[in-house]
Amino acid sequence: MLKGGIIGCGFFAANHLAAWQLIDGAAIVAVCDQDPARARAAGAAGDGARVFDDAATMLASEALDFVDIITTAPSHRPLVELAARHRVPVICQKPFAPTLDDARAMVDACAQAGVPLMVHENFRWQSPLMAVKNIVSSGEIGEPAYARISFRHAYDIYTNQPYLKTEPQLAIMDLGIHLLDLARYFLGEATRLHCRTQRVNPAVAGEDCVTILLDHAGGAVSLVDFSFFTKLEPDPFPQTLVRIEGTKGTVELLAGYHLRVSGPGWSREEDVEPAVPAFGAKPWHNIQESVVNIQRHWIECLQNDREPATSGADNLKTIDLVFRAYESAATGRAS
Ligand code: NAD
Ligand code: 89V
Repeated sequence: MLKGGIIGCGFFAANHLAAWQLIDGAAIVAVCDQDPARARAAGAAGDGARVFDDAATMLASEALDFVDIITTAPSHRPLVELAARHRVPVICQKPFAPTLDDARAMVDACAQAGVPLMVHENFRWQSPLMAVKNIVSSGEIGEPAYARISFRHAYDIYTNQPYLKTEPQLAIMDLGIHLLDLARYFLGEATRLHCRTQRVNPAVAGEDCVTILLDHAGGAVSLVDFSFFTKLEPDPFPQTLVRIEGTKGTVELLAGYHLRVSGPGWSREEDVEPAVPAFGAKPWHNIQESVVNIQRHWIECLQNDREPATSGADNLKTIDLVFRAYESAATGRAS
């Protein structure tokens, strides 16, 4: 049984904690939050895990096989480097880092310590999006030429995550990062991008509406668009809608988790809505299911000495696109 420790017991950690209970071969034996009340609450929910309010103390006193860091980005580098010093494999939530330097430093620290590092980039682990990827990989729609990856809603994200309201870098850092990762996942590496940002909601500090056009190495283009201020009914949060057009056909992931594959004279449809995990609830079930899937992948990688799909090194390419998107929006030029 691999023994895990959690650092950060806030809003999203409840999903991690509940999901770990479904993973064979892993048990959370310690939880830590600098807010002792949050740490105690997580410990009570986590089947007798030991409780800490200081990550250094937890790592010094527990023999852990991995840590799962569920704090916001500014604390990631010191916490990942702490785990690397203790030679403990690390999962780190997204956004991986507030700067590319920090992201590279964490990858280097773990490489030098010889410990695996995975970024909790869970959108790739949503089963409806994996179904889209499988169709692209199968060749059924031919060679992809165009993709649109879209996430537009007006769900109140600020009640659960109040820190987002004051973030000067809001939507690209928080959500665009997932969608840029999906663009890489579906179409391969991006070579160039153009980005336009808008701040539509006057009550938030950062951009809340973003349009990004990407060129991919194989010649395909993708359009990644997302908004936190799109008023519509039914509100599709938190669904990612996808359309990928290839040389033989088109795959669409439509609202309501309808997967449609079609070409000249043929079409088929499938309901790909994920089940609601025992600990979960709609509309969060697709995100909650992906947390279980990525945690299972991490444990399989640790057990079999394999590199996680969303390793720190892989995520450098995604976070690089994030910073290039901000640069393009600021300069008005391609990056
Ligand atoms: P939160 O502020 O509710 O919780 C973070 C917790 O970490 C807080 O309780 C804080 O006290 C604690 N903390 C911070 N620094 C610490 C340190 N050095 N040592 C110990 N504890 C520390 O934040 P949240 O909403 O749970 O988000 C956490 C991260 O998860 C963010 O980066 C967010 O973007 C990400 N997130 C990811 C998803 C997803 O689907 N992948 C969804 C929601 C949030
Ligand atoms: O924090 C996040 O990853 C968010 C969401 C809750 C939609 O996943 O973007």
